[in-house]
Amino acid sequence: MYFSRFLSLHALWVTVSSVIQHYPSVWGHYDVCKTQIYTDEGKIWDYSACQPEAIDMMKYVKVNLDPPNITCGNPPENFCGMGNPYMCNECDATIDELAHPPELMFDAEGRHPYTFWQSTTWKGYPKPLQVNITLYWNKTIELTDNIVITFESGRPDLMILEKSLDYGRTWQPYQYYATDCLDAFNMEPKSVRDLTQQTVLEIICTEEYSTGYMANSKILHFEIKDRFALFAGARLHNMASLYGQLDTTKNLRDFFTITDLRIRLLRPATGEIYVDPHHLTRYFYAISDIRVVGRCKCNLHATGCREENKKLLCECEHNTTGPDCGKCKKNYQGRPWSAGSYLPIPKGTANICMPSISSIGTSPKHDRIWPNISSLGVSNPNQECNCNRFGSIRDRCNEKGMCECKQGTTGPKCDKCLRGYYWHNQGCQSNVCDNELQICLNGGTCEKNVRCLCPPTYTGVLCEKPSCEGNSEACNTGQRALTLPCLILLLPLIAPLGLSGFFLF
Ligand SMILES: [Ca+2]
Repeated sequence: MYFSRFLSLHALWVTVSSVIQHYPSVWGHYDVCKTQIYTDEGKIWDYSACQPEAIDMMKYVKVNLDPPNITCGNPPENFCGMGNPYMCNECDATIDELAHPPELMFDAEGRHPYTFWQSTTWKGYPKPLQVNITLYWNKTIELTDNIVITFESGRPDLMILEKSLDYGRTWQPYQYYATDCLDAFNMEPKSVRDLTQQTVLEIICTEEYSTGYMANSKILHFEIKDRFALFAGARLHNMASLYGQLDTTKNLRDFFTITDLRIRLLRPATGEIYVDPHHLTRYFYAISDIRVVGRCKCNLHATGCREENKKLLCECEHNTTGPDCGKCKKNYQGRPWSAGSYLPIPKGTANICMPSISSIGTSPKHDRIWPNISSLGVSNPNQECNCNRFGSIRDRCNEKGMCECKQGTTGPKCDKCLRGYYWHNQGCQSNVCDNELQICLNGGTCEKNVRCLCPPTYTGVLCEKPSCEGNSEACNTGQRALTLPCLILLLPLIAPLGLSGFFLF
């Protein structure tokens, strides 16, 4: 009997280790949309959530400047150094070497001096010199790294970075930049380091990147990675945690998602408090480089994103289609479209589109595909909704496509606990203790909602009873008396372990 128990334990370990081998030790890999697996019913596709790799998005960017004639050189004009108003150069749009067109913000750098776009000078002072630079992709993009802008004539005194999620119809601020936030935008200056998980979506004004000519740095950041680090740790070693958050919090997901960016340059670097009206050729904007790194948003239904007719398109899997894989293919409307899910980690849930009921059997093509999906359905019915098998009443979803949760359980997949419940191996159980309703008494502390750790003088579920009611001796001996019966009770459980150890060696 002990030997057979050991055998079944061994079988379990083999299963577990083969599962572990199947996935890389680093969690959070979403780079495979499907794999072929072998089951009793033959070879079938096993679907996973997937996403394209992050790339340099400036290769695909389009740019629009407002006002359109704001680039210098038409007519030719002189511009001068901010530190030295007598050291001047010429901008002339008709001569390559002296022209500074917008595309020089996106060319490959590496030469010196850098190539840069440049605006006209502030000759209209005191009328503000303002420029909107709109970057657009005609595609939804998820940012994965900091946005970095390099200025060649001092960083602007005032600037707003804005984003759009609807191809430029509406805009939201991303970050304010000013030498004096309070004065410029009536906002307290903040740094990304002041943010927490709770305030990660706050739009801040920062003075870190607006020190103008006097500081050596030419670079301005919008910090994506610092925001990721609030969830994934300083070195982003725990991306699984970030992905978990992104999955459950739409606002957080949307925060890092854009279709367009707009750089609103509101006042050029002046290097000092007052503008010198006699040397207005010192004031202008010049940008040598803009860096935007991200991935095509494909709703976790694609690993590829290609350019077609100068437009980025996801190469959709899971029977989805559309530029963002945002809908089910024709004849695959068997259930409503749904984005893939990063959860459960490490391979997520594909939420593939199922064949339409009416199309089954009408086309030989679908006959070929249907058996695969139905065999998936039979062997693992909860795959469809991915209902948590411990938290849901049935392992498949109901006719509305929803999971039905057991008492104390909640969430679309029934994998979360309501207040007053905690997750235990096989679902949600009501708290023994907590910090709200079932508080441990007499100085006891609640350990993981499972038990109160009582001070020595108290006992009971909530430490409500003095442990030796008026009889200290009974209590002292009682403790010893308790230990022995416990050991006797535990003996049948301990013994097999020892014996199976004997068989092992
Ligand atoms: Ca350049």
